[in-house]
Amino acid sequence: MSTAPIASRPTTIRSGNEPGSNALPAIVAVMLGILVAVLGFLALLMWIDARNARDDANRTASSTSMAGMPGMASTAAGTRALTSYAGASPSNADALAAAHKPFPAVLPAAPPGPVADVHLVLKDVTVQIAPGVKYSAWAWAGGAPGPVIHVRQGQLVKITLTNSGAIPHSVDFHAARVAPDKAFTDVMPGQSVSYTFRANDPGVFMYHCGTKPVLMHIANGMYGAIVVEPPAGVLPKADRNYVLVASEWYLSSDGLKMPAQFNMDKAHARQPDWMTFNGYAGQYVKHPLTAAPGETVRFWVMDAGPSLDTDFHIVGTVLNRAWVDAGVTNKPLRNVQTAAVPAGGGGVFDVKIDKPGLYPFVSHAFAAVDEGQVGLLNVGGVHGTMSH
Ligand SMILES: [Cu+2]
Repeated sequence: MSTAPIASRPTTIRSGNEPGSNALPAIVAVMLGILVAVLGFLALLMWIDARNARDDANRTASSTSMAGMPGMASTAAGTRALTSYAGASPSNADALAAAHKPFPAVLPAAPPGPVADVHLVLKDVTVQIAPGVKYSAWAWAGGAPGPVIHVRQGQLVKITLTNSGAIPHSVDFHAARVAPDKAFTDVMPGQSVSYTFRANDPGVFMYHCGTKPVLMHIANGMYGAIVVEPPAGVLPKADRNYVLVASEWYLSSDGLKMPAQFNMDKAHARQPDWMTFNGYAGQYVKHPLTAAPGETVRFWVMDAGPSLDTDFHIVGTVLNRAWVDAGVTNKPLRNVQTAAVPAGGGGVFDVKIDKPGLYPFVSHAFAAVDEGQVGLLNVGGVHGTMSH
């Protein structure tokens, strides 16, 4: 420590004053003794001060390293919670992908008559979101996304929601113009609720559970698409209609042995592990959608989020018509390379491909492709496969 120099320096200064003094050596000795005592005390204070500063520094350092310890909530624990499980797969992933029954992307028929009766059942189910990756979902009787609902513009849509889950849920239809506090109310477990709305707005719309925390209910699988088709003649004729629901998954574990659960830290950071079309990573790579050369293929793309957009793009061609934000009563954009579909929104895209081949459709925000948001359109029944 610096005790010695501090004590000796004032002593030297004092000694410079001594020659002019005639006082008794005893008095000088007493004075010097007092001075030494005072200086010693000051040195002690400085030492204590230095020790406190060192302890503060040590405390800061140790609290930083403690942050990485289990149960220590702080920045470092947050970093650990964001560990990515993207791409985790078992050794038989390829066989599992081949055995997976893909979510039906073909737009189902709309019911005839003035009323479309829709019965939705919410259920806690374990779903597969990628080959061998299991997830404890709050979803629908058939998994996630929920069933594609197809109605005609002007039909009265009668929604009946049955909650077979363990906690309250609800269902919010973006295609509806209704008072949400009346229609989108929570349904207790074991209960059902019904409401109606007139499907006056054509397009592709999201439906989802709107119970708090909505982020968690959507991320857990409680979403789906409703297509409201305008009368014949409003849209050009399409030979094929496919519905794609984009979404993200935020995992608490890799989901290979035990089903993963929802990770709120990742959802808040918007760092998904998997991103999918129709709930399962790359399912249309293994089981491509099909078209014949020269056909007009219509993609009804809805992005359920919960938080990320989808930048819809088909590799090897250009979208002939794009109704962004599903505004199918507006004039479409022509010849678009990539069309953004916002979280909670939809887009309708026509493409006509003349040359046979395998055409990947992706979200061109390319992290999404690595995380599973990719499929293939096989034009002309060609052989082989590719990913992009
Ligand atoms: Cu819910």
